[in-house]
Amino acid sequence: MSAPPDLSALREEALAAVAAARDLAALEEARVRHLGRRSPLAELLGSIGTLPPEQRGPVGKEGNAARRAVEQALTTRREALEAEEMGARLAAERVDVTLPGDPWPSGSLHPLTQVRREVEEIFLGMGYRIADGPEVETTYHNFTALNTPEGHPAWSLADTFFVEGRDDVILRAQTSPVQVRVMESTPPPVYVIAPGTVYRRDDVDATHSPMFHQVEGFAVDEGLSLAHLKGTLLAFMRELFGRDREIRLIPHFFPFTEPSVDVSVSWTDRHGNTGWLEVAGAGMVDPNVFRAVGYDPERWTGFAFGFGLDRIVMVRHGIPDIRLLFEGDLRFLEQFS
Ligand code: 2U9
Repeated sequence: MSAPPDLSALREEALAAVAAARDLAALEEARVRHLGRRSPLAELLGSIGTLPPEQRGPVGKEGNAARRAVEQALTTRREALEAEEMGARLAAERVDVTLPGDPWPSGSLHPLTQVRREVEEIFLGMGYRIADGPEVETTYHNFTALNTPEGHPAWSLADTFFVEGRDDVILRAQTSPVQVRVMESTPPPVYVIAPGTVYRRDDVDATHSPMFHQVEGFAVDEGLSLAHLKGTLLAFMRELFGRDREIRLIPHFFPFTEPSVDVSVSWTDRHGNTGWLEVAGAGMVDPNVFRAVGYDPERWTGFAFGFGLDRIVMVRHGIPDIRLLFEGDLRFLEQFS
């Protein structure tokens, strides 16, 4: 009769291997070696049928008990190792939420936008509304309706961008067509400003660009005179440039206003020298413009003015070159944030 196999030795050896596993990979290795299909314990349990009948019961019982004990030890050890590994990962990947954050770069409004909004606020405060219109315009709205008939030098290819293949469509050279459109669709009285981008074939020097920005405004009502124009422009210039400003009007010519004036604002430079700075054009709306839009020039009068927004920004901030406004260079733009 052969001796019963030494089950307790197999069991102790397996439990020792489980206890010795330092990580989950080593534990899996121990499981395969001591409980796997080729393990001594599995082979023993598989060959119970070859044992003498009186040994089968006790060996089967003790073998199964050993397997359960090793399985139990494996589970306990696996949970311990998993908790250990999780703990190590949490410690390694810990986020300190009290650290200062990375600064998020924040943009700022372009100086043209800042000054345009300032101008809009001033005129909104005086009861004007803001109007907008197409940048690709008809020559009718840009010139003809504004008392500037075909043949006038402003129509020339040297000054104006025409749309290819058309002689009646251009990039607007001023924002006045917006006011023409307002008058076509609105009965007087009207108080409107039209800020916007305009285009001229003009890039002779650092103060000119083929694309620039205008703010034009006009008022149509009963009994408006040049005095109302002057009071409005004075109030505006003082809001924009300071309470101590004066304005000066000198005679000029524009096709769409009669009489017309050039508008200057008093100015003190860095050295304390005072003088006049030309900043706008203006005048009383020509009766021919009213006729073109169907307003009765015998009943209504109006004044109009226009200025280059880019020039106002340059004067305000002492910017020497208009092109700086259109290059998108952050070293320049960040000075206005
Ligand atoms: C209508 C009637 C008249 C708008 C006006 C000016 C004078 C003027 C220029 C100044 C510099 C534009 O940016 S600039 O090149 N503008 O001098 N603009 S009166 O007159 C109007 C507008 C609309 C219906």
